[in-house]
Amino acid sequence: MRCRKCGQKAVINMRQHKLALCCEHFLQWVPEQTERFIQKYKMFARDERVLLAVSGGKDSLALWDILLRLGFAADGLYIELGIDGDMQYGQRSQACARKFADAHGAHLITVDVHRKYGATIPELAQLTRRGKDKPCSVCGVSKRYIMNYVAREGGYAVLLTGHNLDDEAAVLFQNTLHWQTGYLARQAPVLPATDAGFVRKVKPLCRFYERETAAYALLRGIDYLYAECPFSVGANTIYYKELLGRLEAERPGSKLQFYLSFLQAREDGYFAGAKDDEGLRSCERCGQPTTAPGSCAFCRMWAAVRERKRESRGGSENPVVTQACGR
Ligand code: Q46
Ligand code: ZN
Ligand code: ZN
Repeated sequence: MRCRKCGQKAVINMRQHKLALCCEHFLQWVPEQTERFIQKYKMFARDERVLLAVSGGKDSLALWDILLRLGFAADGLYIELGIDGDMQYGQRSQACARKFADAHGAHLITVDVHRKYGATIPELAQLTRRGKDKPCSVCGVSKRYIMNYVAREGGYAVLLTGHNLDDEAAVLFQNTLHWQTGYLARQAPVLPATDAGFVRKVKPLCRFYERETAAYALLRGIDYLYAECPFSVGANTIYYKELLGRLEAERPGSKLQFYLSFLQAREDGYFAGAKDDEGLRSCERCGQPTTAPGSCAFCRMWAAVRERKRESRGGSENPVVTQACGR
């Protein structure tokens, strides 16, 4: 297989694009395409301050690398969840994020959930009894809260995540199976900021296959964490990724077609009536946006933790945990 641009030996064949490229031209093609998507979906402008959520995995570090190569002054945000286990997932992922930032002279903000709020994510799941074995629901609430909180407080115009096409297609498949029209309405490369206080969220890699972001990270020599979070084992989205992978193997381009057709339907207004960001208001405790009356899910969760810690101490409250909202 030869590179379509120069005839040298190709390192990747992207059958959905009928495009094979050598290392040099692939490493040029990825940033060019990313910049095209940033412009096409009006994600952000050159003079806007952008914050990228960094997990230490291939996608977020590849995106950080691409943005820096394109000349965007992107800062990183790493959230230390306190998920370690046998393979020390948290420590190793943080080390990858820190190493990348140091090597590129980039600014990395770190929020340690245990230090800031008083419990790790697995402890939080135990204390709130929400997903004792699988803390993904409290983890998701916490990550979304912290990302928005840091972006707002830091005056960033936009929050970026490294979701790739495989991630987006799997979530789309799940939402379509259950016809979750509210979720479908909110699945997009760009979610605009809301008056109630959500910052703009964008996914510049949403049209790249996972194998492309992995190839980019490898060819750029980025030291990323291969391992996934131990709690991701058995997740529905992983199963849907496998199913879609089988479809893709038989019919190259199916995943991209599925996602792009959905975006077109969305643009044509098929989900316009299903938007569920109406009714957003400010949390009475922390001021972050919520649809719940009174306190937001994050504040309620930490209030429950305080309550349980108070019970276990026979009445004296943990002073660290009282700062749950970070304000
Ligand atoms: S939600 Fe669940 Fe992830 Fe949190 S606990 Fe791990 S797998 S990190 S994307
Ligand atoms: Zn070439
Ligand atoms: Zn709140």
